[in-house]
Amino acid sequence: MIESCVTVSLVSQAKGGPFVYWDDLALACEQAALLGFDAIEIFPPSADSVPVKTLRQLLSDHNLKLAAVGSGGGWVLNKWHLCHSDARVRQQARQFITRIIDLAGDFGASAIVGSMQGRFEGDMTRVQALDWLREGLYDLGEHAKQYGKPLLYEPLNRYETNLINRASDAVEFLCSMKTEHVKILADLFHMNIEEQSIPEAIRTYGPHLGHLHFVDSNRRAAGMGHIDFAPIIQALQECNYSGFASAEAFPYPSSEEAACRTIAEFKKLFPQAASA
Ligand SMILES: [Mn+2]
Repeated sequence: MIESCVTVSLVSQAKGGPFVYWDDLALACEQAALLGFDAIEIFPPSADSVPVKTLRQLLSDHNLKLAAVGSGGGWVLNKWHLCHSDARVRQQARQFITRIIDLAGDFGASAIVGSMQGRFEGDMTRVQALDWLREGLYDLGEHAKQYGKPLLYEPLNRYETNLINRASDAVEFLCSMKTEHVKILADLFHMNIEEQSIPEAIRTYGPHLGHLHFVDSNRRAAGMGHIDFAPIIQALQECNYSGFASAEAFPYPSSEEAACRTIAEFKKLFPQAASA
C-alpha cells in the first residue's frame, strides 16, 4: 500500500524551495489531516530545532505519521556536505545527519540525504568524492539500522550535483556500498530531467526503492505539469513499492492549493490506497 505524504519546511532561509507547507507545523498538520494525507515529511534547520513534544502531539492529534526528515538544512545553513575537501566539514556533515537520523528514528521515520551528498569541485576527483560519499552513507546507514528504517539517499539532477544523476548509476553505486540499510529516494522532478524513461528507472531501482518524491515535471503539484503518471504507478506496483508518495512541490499557487491538487491526483492514481 502506498501512502500519501506532504512536505513541511521549517527553514525560512530555504524560501522559494519546493516544499508545500512552510514554517507553521501546527497549520500544516491540521490541513494535511483535513485533506486526508497519511503523513508529513519535514525539512528542519537541524534536529535540535524540532519541537519534539509538540510534533508528537500534533501527529497524534491529527492521526498523521512522520514519513521522513530531510537533512538539507545542513547544506542550506552551513554549506556542509559528505564529500567536502575539508575533513572537518565532512565530519560536521556526518554529525548533523546522525542527529537527523536519531530524531527521525524516534518517530519510526527515515532520514534523507539529498543536498548533503555534495559535489566534487576544484582539484578533487569524482572518484575521491564518491569514495567519501560511499563511506559516509554506509556509516550513516549502519547508524540508522537500530531504528529499523533505512537511510534514504536521493539522486539529484545535474544542476544540483555532479556525482550521480541517473538510476542505473545510483544502483551500481548503492551495490558497491554492500549495505542493507541505505535505500533510494526517487524524485520524479529530478528523474524527469535525467532519465530516458521514468517507469524504466523505477524498475531499475526495484527493491532498492525506499521513498518517492511525488511531484510534476515543473516542481509543481502532481497534475500541474506534463509527467504521465499512469505508467509510473504501474512500475511502482510491479516493484511492490509500499512506501510513501511525498509531495515535494512548490506551494503554487498556494500551499493549500498545492496540497489539494496533490491529494486529488493521489486519489485518482492510487484508488485502493485512498479508499483504505
Ligand atoms: Mn526530492
